[in-house]
Amino acid sequence: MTVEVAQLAEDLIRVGFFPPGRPPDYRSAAVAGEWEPLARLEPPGGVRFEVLEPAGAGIGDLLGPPLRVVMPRREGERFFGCGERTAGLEKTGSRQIFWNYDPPEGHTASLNNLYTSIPFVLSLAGGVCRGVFVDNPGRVEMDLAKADPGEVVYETATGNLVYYVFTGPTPAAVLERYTELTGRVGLPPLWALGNQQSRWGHVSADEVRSVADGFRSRGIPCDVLYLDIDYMDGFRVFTFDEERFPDPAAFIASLAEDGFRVVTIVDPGVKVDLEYPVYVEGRERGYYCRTFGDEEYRNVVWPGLCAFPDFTNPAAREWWGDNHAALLDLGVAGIWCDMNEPSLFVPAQSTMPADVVHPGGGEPRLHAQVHNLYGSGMAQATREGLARLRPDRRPFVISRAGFAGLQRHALQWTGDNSSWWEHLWMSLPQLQNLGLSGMAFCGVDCGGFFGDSNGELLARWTEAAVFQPFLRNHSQMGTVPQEPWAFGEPWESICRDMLLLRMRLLPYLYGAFEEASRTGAPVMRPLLFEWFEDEVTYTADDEFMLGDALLVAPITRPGIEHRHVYLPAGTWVHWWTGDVVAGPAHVLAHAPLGRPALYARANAAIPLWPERMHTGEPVDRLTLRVFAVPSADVVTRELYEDAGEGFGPSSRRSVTVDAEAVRVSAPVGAFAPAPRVVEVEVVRGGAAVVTEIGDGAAEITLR
Ligand code: NBV
Repeated sequence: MTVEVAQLAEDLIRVGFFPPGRPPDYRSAAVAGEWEPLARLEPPGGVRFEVLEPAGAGIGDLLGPPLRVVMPRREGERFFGCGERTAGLEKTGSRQIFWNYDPPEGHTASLNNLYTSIPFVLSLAGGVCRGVFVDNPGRVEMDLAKADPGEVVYETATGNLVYYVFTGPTPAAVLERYTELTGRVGLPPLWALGNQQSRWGHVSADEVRSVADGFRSRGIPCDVLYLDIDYMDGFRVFTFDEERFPDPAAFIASLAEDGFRVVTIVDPGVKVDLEYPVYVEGRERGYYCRTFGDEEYRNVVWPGLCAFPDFTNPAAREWWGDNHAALLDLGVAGIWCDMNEPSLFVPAQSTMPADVVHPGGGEPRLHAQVHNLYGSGMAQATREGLARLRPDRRPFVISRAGFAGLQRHALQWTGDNSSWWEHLWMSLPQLQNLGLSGMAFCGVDCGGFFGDSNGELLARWTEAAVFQPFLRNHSQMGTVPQEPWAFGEPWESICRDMLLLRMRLLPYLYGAFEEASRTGAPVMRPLLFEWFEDEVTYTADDEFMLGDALLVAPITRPGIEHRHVYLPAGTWVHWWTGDVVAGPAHVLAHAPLGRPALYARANAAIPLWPERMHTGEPVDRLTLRVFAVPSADVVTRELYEDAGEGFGPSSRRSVTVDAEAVRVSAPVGAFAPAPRVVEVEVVRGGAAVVTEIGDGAAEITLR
């Protein structure tokens, strides 16, 4: 066997462990860019490298023996991350499985792996953070001090074990380097941060139109409407059903007049149909996965018998991407990749057999070796297609499945949750954990997918979701309607107020996305991201930071309006009452419906826009709201602005608040916003004083 250790950066080490007879191979779809070793190092002491017995005969020989690395646990080390999970943020004492999987209805604690796999774990010991990323898209397992509290174990099943060690020492430093290695979230178009509405079972253009009208007639903001599989002709990808959606271009254009964009679902299964040009072309070009006996691999999904593109083949990816012209030409704004674990119907909720061949355009690999890449490959093909077809616009792709690095190609939503209070709770650690795993742009089905939602659940869920990166209400066919007005009053008004608050917060949220695209810092952050020396934050996973200045603690149980909130070190101001709290402190927040527990960091300037129905409406005012507390820390924040679409100029202004004054710098950068009022709103003791400034430097005295 071979063990190679290389220093790739001062805080990044790569370890390659290869079984006997296998040459070192570091090629990876997860890693972005080229990384040349700065130095070769000796294998670390105290770490065991073990070659295990191959699992059975047959393709076991082709895959190579499973490998295992065992390392000592640091004193008091606690573990976080590991991507998409059902449980709390902390992973200490658990075994984590990385194998993409479309689970049965009801994500419960008994499930470990879900749709995406990100074998990246962060750990903290004595306030020192480090990370490990196991770069293998086959099955990976991690034992995080479970079998032996003194040990941490990484295992791969397909014959190579390459892992990267990030030495931090802060969570921000680990994330910054991890997202340099595997790529960062691209800055989304602004409209992608608006409210979005979806529903499986809107089977005609008329039905979708009536949902659009529902938003506008009720004055509830919405930017995006989704078309689930119902829009297709017999579930053939890249087609529209001519009867139910007779003139898709006109339909999409009429929605655009009212400020809606349309995102369509695309599944990977291509219907086997000799009259269907997409299928025939893919077949003629040899772009589908094959059986071990070299037949076209087929399985059943929505369209019936299907073939499956081999996304490991660059030519197949290009072809898949180009096929999106059929949708984009009609005016579709973005693409939703579903079922890409891949999830198959025979047997129910299965995936491809281990021995299916991905021909790879001349570099064949078995499915077992690349399983977790299927979703990322589809998302990559889609994103690159959109970028080629519309080079002047930012691609918008949403994906259910993927591997580490998926964040470069798509945002991730967490699939089929249920309309349960437990799943509202679960969404909080789940999304924070995705943020810690590089997926800064992520979200859940607001209101819950399976099962019937209800007014209180939807209202409380909306109170949480408006502070999350991706905001989309989606539900299963056959469940009760779940639009914000579906349950009448008072729920409709609460949803409206919350969605309007989201619209107000967009410039702040956009700034958090800009930071994520530059540094890898999550948009929705666990408290431990910043307060990593404070162990109380390690388990405070039902509250979170949105960006660096807002702390959100949603209510996740019915019938209550108080909850415990942990406020870490610093000075916090209650958003609604202006009450000031000095952290660290445990407080009991009163959060009646429509008043979620929301705290602003004192002296942090929070940019706000006026309430609007969608992001296409002009912005005539920019407000910098400051909850000023003279005794609190001096805070400098940056205001980032650009056109919200395309790749044109941007500008930055800094806003510093100390005990004496609010100091706003002149903008640096070429972006010229449309004419608008710019003002500073200083809130003290619950009273607000507004001063107009302009687009130049300004100083407002606080004394
Ligand atoms: O396309 C139908 C659904 C979709 O609504 C959902 O969001 C996906 O996660 N899709 C799964 C396929 C079937 C689910 C039972």
